[in-house]
Amino acid sequence: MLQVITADGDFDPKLVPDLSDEDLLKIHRFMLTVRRLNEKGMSLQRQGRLGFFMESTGQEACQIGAAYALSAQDWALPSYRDPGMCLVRGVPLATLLDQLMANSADESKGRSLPTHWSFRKWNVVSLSSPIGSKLLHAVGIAYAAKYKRDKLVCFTSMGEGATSQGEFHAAMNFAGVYRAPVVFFCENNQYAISLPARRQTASESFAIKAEAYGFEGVQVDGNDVLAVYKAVRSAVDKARSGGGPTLIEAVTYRMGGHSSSDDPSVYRNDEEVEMWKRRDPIARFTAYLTRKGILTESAVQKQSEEIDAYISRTVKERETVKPPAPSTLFTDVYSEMPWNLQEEAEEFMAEEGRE
Ligand SMILES: Cc1ncc(C[n+]2csc(CCOP(=O)(O)OP(=O)(O)O)c2C)c(N)n1
Repeated sequence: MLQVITADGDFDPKLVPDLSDEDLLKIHRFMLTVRRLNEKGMSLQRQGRLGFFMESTGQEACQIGAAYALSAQDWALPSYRDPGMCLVRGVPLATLLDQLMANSADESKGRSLPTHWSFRKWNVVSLSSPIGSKLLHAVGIAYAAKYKRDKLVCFTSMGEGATSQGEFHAAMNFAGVYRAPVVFFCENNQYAISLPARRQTASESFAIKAEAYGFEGVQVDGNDVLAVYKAVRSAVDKARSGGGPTLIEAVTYRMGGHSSSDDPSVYRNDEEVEMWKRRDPIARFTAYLTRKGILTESAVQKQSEEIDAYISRTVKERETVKPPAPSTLFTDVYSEMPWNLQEEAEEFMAEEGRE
């Protein structure tokens, strides 16, 4: 398993990727933002201000390290647990919140489940909810790029649960045969809802599955942001230069529940959670940057407060945006609305109070 920084912030200088101090600090700030956004998201859901939320606390290194290795022209099909990937790609926090709030400013008009990202301007493809299905979309995009000789890479992330779906195997096979410029990133966060990873597969790892399809599988410490960046960067460079696909397994842990509708204490114990807390990706990266002398604990504290204030301000502002107009329920399905739907829409809109 590739690891650059150990749990206490020690590191092997030979493995450290070439990133400027400015980039390292940006990466750290993105990780903090995701952590605070997760806390805010759960709290808003509990207050009835968000319908649904999916936390990704503990998986910050995966999201930020991976997204940082992509270029703007690349395509990303992130998982619902990757808000940080959207932020790194340039999606403003306000736009991310519009998606979560399903309001009228949302890029997909409030039609997707919260955390099911879709941001065309930033090459983030609509997240398809059936687990595994987007892996086929990713391979299709990658193959199209190869066919058109576009020098771009398609990146997609998934949970380890997705590797049990038929689509995973079809996508991996097609990618291998056609050497599609795709990077499969499996965030092995140890659970698919309540099912532990050890019961998900009989293989010795998730990374090893790539061998059967004729390409490289790499296992990386998913709580080590520099290791994630390094592995994804090398897979992206390989894909861009015609070397074909890679499967990366990032070993991590989902600190919270599966979603705002889940209670993880029913299927896992506190000792396990405590053990993973000691491998916290942000604490580890903070320790590394502190050792390097470019960050202090008090600066982190100050930044966290600033980020909290920024998130709260943006939430309040986006809460003033109206919900989508009810009439939009009927639009964007047919170019010419059939008579029966037209009648239904008219009846619906004639009901009292509808505008
Ligand atoms: C085909 C399909 N089956 C079941 C579900 C319900 N479902 C939603 S998320 C999930 C677990 C996915 O686990 P994993 O792929 O490991 O990702 P994680 O949630 O851990 O990030 C399931 C079973 C679904 N969305 N699609």
